[in-house]
Amino acid sequence: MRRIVVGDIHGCYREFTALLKKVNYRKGVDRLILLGDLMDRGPYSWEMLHWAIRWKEEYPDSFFLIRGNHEQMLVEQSPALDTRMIWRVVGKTATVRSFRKHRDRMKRYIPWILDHMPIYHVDEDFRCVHAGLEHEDFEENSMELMVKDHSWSRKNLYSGKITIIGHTPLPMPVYYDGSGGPGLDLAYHEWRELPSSGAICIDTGCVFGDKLTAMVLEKGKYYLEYVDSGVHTVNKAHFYVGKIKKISSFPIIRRFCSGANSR
Ligand SMILES: [Mn+2]
Repeated sequence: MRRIVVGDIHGCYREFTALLKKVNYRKGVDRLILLGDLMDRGPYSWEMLHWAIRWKEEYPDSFFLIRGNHEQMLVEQSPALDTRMIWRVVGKTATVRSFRKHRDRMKRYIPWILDHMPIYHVDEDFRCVHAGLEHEDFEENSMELMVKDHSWSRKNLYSGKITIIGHTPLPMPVYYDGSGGPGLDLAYHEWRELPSSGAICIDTGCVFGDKLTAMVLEKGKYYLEYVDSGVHTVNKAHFYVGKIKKISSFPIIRRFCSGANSR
């Protein structure tokens, strides 16, 4: 059975369906795993979530999701002002708009997320978690580290069982072997042996105008495929720090500048 793992979608529903087509995804035959952050920032969060709900109903044994920090923010419903501000800055408004268009409310889906988007996924010869790990045993890692931490990938110090992650957008998919240092860029369209240890990050910043990436695994090997982003309206400003693509998306500042986001 092929495994297809897709990184952070962030409401880029069109790119997601195009990517499935490109890797010739066979529903109910291939196992599909989404790395979380289905929502926020991009235009079609409602459509993406509803696709996932329908798919989980139809293909419960071959479709899996894990939870990203954006689903976690919804689940937590934190009353703290700073947390609510952070969520707005990282794209909640687009999701609220997407749900309003369908006369729907995000809160309704918290129980579904809790039931169907666990913190990690364990497959036969790899595992998945949204943000990163320090210890091989999931239970030894904090929720914060597995779901939200951005500093982890810069350290490259995890050398446990091979784990596929997303969360930190990079210009290319990167393999971290656990030896410290910057990690190794992985080119697309080449079959490679799946390493037994370390981590592979496949978040390539689709919602920031870059790429949506899928990892296709079969018989101990894998290759990477992508589609270019069609999103050109959100969060265009970004900059590189070493290999890490850091996002500077400040809707609050933009609002003062242009009046465009005045809601
Ligand atoms: Mn994330």
